[in-house]
Amino acid sequence: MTLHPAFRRIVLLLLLVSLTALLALSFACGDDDDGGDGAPAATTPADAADGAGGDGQSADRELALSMGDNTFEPTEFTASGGQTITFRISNGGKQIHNVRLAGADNEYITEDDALSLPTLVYGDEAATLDWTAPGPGGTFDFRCDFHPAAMVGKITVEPSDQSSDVGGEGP
Ligand SMILES: [Cu+2]
Repeated sequence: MTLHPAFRRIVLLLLLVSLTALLALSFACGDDDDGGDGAPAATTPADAADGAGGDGQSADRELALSMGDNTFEPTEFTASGGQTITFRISNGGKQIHNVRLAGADNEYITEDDALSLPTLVYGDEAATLDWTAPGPGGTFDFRCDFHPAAMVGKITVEPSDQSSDVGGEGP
């Protein structure tokens, strides 16, 4: 039988779309199993650098952030300027969420944004987000890109305190 060229194009397109979806799925799933019986999972340089196990030696602070459909808990954090922070994120909901931190300029979708890793956090999955609190302090917003109205929060950063014993010229 012969297919009308337009129909054939549609079939090809559908094939392509489902292939792409499959690829995306296998990528997302392959991310969190530890290689089982197959080839060893690739380790990213970042993982290797901070030991992946997480005794918490790499960050000054670890903060837990829980996600639900569609909530953050808690929605407010405090930190000190210059601190390195690792957010331990867990998605207890069913929906896909993420965390985007607005960064030093406190504006979203700019270069200094910090994103959860993985960037898509599926239901019952965990993620991390590493961030260094800006020294001058301030208030920095974070949100879920998928639910930017409902899922928002902020981090209040105290300016780093270097005034106490940094007297350059003594008496
Ligand atoms: Cu969300």
